[in-house]
Amino acid sequence: MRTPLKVLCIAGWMLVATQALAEVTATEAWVRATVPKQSATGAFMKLTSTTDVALVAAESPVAGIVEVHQMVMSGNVMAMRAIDELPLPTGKTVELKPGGYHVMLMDLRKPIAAGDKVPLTLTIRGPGSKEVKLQVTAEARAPGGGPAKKP
Ligand SMILES: [Cu+2]
Repeated sequence: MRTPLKVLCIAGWMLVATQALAEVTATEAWVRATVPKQSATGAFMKLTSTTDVALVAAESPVAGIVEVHQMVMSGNVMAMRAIDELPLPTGKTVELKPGGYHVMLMDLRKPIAAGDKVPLTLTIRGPGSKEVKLQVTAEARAPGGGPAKKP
């Protein structure tokens, strides 16, 4: 009689864990529109998770190569480099923004114009190395336009 109850408890716990893992929210996602001959651009957003997870990868149909990048000071020059993971601590909003973390879209398949809706798929790794995909739609904004004004 005890075994079925135990199995039920484990199944219930797994369900809770899976739901918690899925609760990563992306807000204010945007992509910088490109100028002619530009083959790479950045995507920015705010990410908040209800549990400790990490952003480990991203992909998009508009780009051949997508990486998670960090801006670092190299001497007195800002440079960017790919990182293996961007930690998203519980309840803390991590902002991907120009001059900081960003999703780098390289080898663009077509120019990105202001107003375009760019689909992104983020890979989030949670406890036990379990990975979930998060779909995000980022709206393209004019280069140098900065964040859109609130309506
Ligand atoms: Cu970059």
